[in-house]
Amino acid sequence: MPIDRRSLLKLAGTLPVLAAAPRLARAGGGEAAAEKVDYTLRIATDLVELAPDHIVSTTLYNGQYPGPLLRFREGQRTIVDVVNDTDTPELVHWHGQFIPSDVDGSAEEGTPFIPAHGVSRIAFVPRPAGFRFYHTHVVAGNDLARGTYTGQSGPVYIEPKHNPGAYDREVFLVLKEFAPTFSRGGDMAIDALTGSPLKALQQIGETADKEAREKSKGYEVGYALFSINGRMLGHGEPIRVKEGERVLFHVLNASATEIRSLALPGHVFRVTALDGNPVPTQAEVPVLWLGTAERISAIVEMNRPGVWVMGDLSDDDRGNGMGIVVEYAGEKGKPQWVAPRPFRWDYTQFGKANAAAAVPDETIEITVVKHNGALNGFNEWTLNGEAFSMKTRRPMYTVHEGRRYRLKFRNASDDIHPLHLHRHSFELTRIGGKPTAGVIKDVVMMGGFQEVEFDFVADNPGLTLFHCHQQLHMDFGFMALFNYA
Ligand SMILES: [Cu+2]
Repeated sequence: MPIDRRSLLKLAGTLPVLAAAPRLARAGGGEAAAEKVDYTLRIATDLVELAPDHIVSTTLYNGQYPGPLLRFREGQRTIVDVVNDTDTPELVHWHGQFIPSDVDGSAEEGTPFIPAHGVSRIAFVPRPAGFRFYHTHVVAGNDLARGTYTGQSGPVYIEPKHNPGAYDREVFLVLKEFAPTFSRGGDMAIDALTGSPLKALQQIGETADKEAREKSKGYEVGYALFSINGRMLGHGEPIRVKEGERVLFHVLNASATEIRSLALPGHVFRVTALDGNPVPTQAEVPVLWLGTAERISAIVEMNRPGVWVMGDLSDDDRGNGMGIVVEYAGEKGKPQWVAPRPFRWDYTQFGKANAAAAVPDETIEITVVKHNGALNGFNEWTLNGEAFSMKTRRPMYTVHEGRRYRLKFRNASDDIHPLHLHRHSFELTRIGGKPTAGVIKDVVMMGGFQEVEFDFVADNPGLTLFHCHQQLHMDFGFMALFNYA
């Protein structure tokens, strides 16, 4: 970690806190002070140079975007010191890992905050193996300088005990927007997913719309600047490849609110893992679609020499930076973009063929409703009529250890929701009207006016948070806590 003079002075100013904080703020530790620290993350305001004429100021980990790639070993106790060099308490969430509630990084689950100008020592045993990530988990509300609107996210790779390694090279890609603003007038619908809207859900949505007729639509977030690995298209180093090479891409959508797509003209992606978990069927697709916080690992065989733009299907977003150049050895010229044919994302093509998921012990049905502009101009979200209360943090559901739960979500809104469960993985059992089995995830996109079903086994006791990963939705009601009996 590079420390400049300014940072040293700041650190010196916090020394009394440093000395006292580890005992106060430590979570999941309990060992003596002489432990070896694997990584140190420093949270502070700094600059990201997306392009020479687009330098943004935001909160970062270790002064860089994305935050450093953290490589952990599955099952090997790991210690991370987090230095919070900002004026507000922070939380680091270890997304996709099965770790205790007090280190998971969610205040709703009881993880202590990293105090402003304080330090927390976080210790846990990383698992499961695969592509995970870390990000802030504080509430942003109406503050676009807080939460995942900032640059507080970075990739994690948990090394498996055995690596199949049928590739020549690994490349991590972190997709991220900057310079957010609010706007009124609703979000643009995106044709990302297979499946059709359900009449009954549209009717619930219409009723909710009528109730809010006098109010205008709630605020949505838009962005001016788009980047891959912290650089706008054309301003970073290209990905340099050789003909015949098999490149394994680990793609993370680190957006606060958006769904992203990615295509490489003339090439196909063979998807090997979703959210870091190997898929039963490695289907080949021309386009990747990722909801907020989703990850896709996919192998691309480099068999079409040229200089290409690997980028988002949206011309606007790609034009404002959402892309990266792929350059074959010996090839020169202007990077080429060719729009792929429309392609809808279907999770079931990665599932087990002709297999059914295990029968659950219990099914919990949850209907999601949007209340237009109900909270000072922001949309409010309810699950079975209840918006999550940040004040009471009352658990909505109680689960019993060892039981298998099916969550059936019904989306009575036109928005796509990336649903996320903490501290557990889940198995998709029905999506876009199709039954499926074997796809293990921690985030899944639920289409507008559609239903999604997934199962999880209650095998990691402790308060467990469920929420939509769209920051604007989770901050305004779209959350629920699960409690173990
Ligand atoms: Cu949502």
